[in-house]
Amino acid sequence: MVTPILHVHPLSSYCQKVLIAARVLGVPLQERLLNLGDPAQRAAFLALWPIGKMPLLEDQGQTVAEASIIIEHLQLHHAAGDARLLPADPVDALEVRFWDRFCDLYVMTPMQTLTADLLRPAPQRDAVATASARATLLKSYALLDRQLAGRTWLAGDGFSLADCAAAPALFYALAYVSLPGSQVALAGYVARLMAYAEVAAVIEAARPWFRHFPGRAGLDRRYYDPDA
Ligand SMILES: N[C@@H](CCC(=O)N[C@@H](CS)C(=O)NCC(=O)O)C(=O)O
Repeated sequence: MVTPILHVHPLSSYCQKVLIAARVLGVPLQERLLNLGDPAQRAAFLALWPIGKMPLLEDQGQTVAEASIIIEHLQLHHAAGDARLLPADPVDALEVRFWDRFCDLYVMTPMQTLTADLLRPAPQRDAVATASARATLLKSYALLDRQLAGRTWLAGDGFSLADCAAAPALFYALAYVSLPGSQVALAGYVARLMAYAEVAAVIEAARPWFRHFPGRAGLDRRYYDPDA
């Protein structure tokens, strides 16, 4: 069987989500570094997936878009042994999918809003949108902290798709909005996530690129020191 191709950039939070999942599932991938700033690469990528967002999987003639769908595809068709990120029980799987959606919509999305704002020239920055994104992150942190009380992982019994989404989303979001000191369950969870071997490996691979992350000044010094 041909090894699936994943179009990725190591800095991209959604790509990191899939790279973590592929490691947990034991699925080898051919990683194709995608530079959307290069006009020829952008045109070729848009021909494959006109929405133009990475990651994108090419697997035996099929293109598969959207990080969560790619992860389910990898689990369905390629997972090693009994490795899983979605529980077999449909009720448990629904809970995992809920927290995956939660992390994408209410942590990744506001984090991307804050990143996109910093990439614009100062006169085009949007104070209303960024204040709203910061407020959403604080609401999300509070809900995550409540969900995590007494739990090791976000949903179900083990590390799941939801944790694959949470890890890069929180990693970057925390560069913009710190955790309130009272949220000890969420703080403990972030520490567990970052120590999880597959997450640590993906963050480590991204480290040389962090100098291009516009929120780099707020990154945890354990991963990136902008002054070093
Ligand atoms: N809903 C998509 C979101 C993917 C996404 O936002 N990718 C970003 C990188 S993290 C991207 O490709 N940005 C490039 C662009 O918008 O031009 C998914 O889950 O895969």
